[in-house]
Amino acid sequence: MKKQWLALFAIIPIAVAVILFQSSGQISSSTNHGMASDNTPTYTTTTNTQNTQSIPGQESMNDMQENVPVSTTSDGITLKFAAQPEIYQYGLASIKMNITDATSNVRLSHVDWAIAVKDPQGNVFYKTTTAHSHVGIMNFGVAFPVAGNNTVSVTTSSIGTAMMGLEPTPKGRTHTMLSGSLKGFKTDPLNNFGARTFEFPVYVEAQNSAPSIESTSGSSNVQTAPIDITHTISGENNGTSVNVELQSRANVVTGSPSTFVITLTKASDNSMITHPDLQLTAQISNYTISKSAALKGEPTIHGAIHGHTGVMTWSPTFPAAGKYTVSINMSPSTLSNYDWGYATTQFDVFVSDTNGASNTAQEQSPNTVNILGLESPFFVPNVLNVKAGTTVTFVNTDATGHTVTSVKPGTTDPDGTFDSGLLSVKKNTFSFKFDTPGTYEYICSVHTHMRGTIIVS
Ligand SMILES: [Cu+2]
Repeated sequence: MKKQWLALFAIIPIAVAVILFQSSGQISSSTNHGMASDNTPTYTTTTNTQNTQSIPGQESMNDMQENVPVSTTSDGITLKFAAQPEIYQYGLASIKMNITDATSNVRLSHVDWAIAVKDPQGNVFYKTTTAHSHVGIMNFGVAFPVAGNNTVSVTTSSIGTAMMGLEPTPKGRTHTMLSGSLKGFKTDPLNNFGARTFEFPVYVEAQNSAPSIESTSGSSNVQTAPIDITHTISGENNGTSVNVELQSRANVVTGSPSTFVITLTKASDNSMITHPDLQLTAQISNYTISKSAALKGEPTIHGAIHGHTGVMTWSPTFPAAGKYTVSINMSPSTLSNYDWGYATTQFDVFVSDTNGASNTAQEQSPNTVNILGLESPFFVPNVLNVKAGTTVTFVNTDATGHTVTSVKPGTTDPDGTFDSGLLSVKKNTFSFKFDTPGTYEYICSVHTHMRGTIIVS
């Protein structure tokens, strides 16, 4: 244990150097902060996902509370979680995870991840539902605005390309990677583990002062409407060109997550590009607030924002008003229908102060169910009471495709009463009139752990 820690401490200066480098305003294309993959830390093992908050026997240096790697097993799936040992408020912190089959300890290919990072009060300040690992490794960077005990909640799902209603190819499904290679999938068994949710504590040390951010609050640049900007950019492969559209769901304001929908299409015919990988970075002045895994310098397979179709979402929280730069680096994966090699672009995003007004919290109409996604409560409201004769509308508010499919009580067997088919970002609503009193259970047929109920009286 001691030896392992010495090894960890030896690389902390490197991690700090990387953060300083990233803070200098450059976009580092190679992020290798924290623990290198060949420098395996010792994990504290737990088997109860609800009980990872306190880890006994931690030793602190300089009274600093260290984050220790944690390994949690849930029903045959092991998730190893390593936050940077020392994390300071506002600094970009490295989070590294990997997912394995618990029996063989072999990594799993093609796993989808929904990641939510919560502050000590439980407020989500960073979220993405379209993160994807090609070989079971998920790395990302996030700046914690609040000191204390934060939480990273991750839901992992093995359904691969079925997520966006695409025909799941054998290559794109989740395999136990006995071969150690993505191309060796034919020798690897399918590992359809469904979904698991894990929670991990991350301790963040208080910083004396917040980073100085040049505020543009009150200037004419303040964004007063949702943004929708498209850049057409050339790929590194000759003759290739990609449209990248950045849309916000609502006005972009400080203090709570602003959801962006990013859509990639071929410039030649505006058709959707399948299976792209993105690295997304948001920064202001010399302050980076979040950064997904790198595409260049580190294999794309170490976790990226990934679209099964060309649609991805990402929800960072902007800590202060001002002009942010959102950098998007794009690469195709081996399953993509278009190969542009690599492309990069930057968007200016003007963020205004909340001024106490609620922002992204959309008024929810009565008799409407919002489909949130892979994490509980999945559907909001999760239980809806209506009178007979009421038409209920389901709205997919997630970037990932979901269905609303009625099932026999307590099962995942469709009963044929209603089935929305796949609801996507572009075509996202489904309505059904409930004429007969009774209790109707429904699931998402893609993610069968997502369950809700309509009670008709
Ligand atoms: Cu679903």
